[in-house]
Amino acid sequence: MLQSRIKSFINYLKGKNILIITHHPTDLDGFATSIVLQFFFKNLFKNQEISLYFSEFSKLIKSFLYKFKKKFPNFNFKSLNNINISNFDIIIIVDTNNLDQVNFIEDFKRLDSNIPFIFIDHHFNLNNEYNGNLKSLNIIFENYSSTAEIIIELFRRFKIEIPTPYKVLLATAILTDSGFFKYGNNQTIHNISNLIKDEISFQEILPLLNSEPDISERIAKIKGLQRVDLLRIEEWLLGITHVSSFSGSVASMLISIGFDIGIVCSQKKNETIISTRAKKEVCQKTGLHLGKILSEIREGSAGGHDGAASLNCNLDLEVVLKKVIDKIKKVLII
Ligand SMILES: [Mn+2]
Repeated sequence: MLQSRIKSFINYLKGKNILIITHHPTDLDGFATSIVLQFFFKNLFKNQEISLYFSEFSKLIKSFLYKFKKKFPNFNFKSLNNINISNFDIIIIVDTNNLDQVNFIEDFKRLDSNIPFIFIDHHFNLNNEYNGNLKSLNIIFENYSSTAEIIIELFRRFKIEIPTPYKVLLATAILTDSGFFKYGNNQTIHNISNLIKDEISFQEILPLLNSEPDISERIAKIKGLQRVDLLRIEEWLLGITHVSSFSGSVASMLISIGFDIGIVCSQKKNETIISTRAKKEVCQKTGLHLGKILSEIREGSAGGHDGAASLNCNLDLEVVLKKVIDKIKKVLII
């Protein structure tokens, strides 16, 4: 991580009232990162307002929080229900670098606010030109498997101790975002190991993350499977299907049952959502980068990594699906 960038980032924030927000819906990495980053700033800066705002918690986060609070009854965090934007000087947006994935930004735009914002993220850098984004201070590093690991780096640089509950939060974020190391690298394992040391037992963390998918998610998976089309390109197997919700977890399921690439479409009113997943092997052998491919579809808004990415757009489903498949074909056919 660029030492000088962190330095300018922290210097800039001195004396400013900070609002931390993340993408919608909030996932564990976005959630944990926001809370731990608030703790970090509170340690570093005194007499500055440092607040959190979450748009909506997923079922996973709700069930996680329930178990987490049982484990750490004294742990508390406060997030705002309403934002009075004039109270803040700067907004930090974590775990995304795409404003379309941030709910609150609509109000922000409506208010015609000129409060600047900075991204801290580990997704493919879209390099979007946003008015108000202090691009030179963005901390976007794609080689981290979670934003949580970028935050750990901040604590390390400033020699601030991370209390146990915050460590557990970070660990759960790293585990879920790296797919329990499946999408991680050696550094991911080092980071978890350094974080939990002998203080936290790995087996204590796992039950916090156990959440049985509810019936609607299971139905989506079953229907997604009934409707799947198989497309073979060279030696690779693509699974293409559609569901009305849970497209991300249906796409992951396609990979776990044997497809190399999973493409799941979902149509909602005027919106078409495409969720994609690919096996690491395909990405490594062919250079496939789903995040890049989806971000090339200019009519939409995309985000993601090489092996997992999604796109929201207003295009007709058939049109956008064809575009995505053609682009993937181009990479796979050598
Ligand atoms: Mn993340």
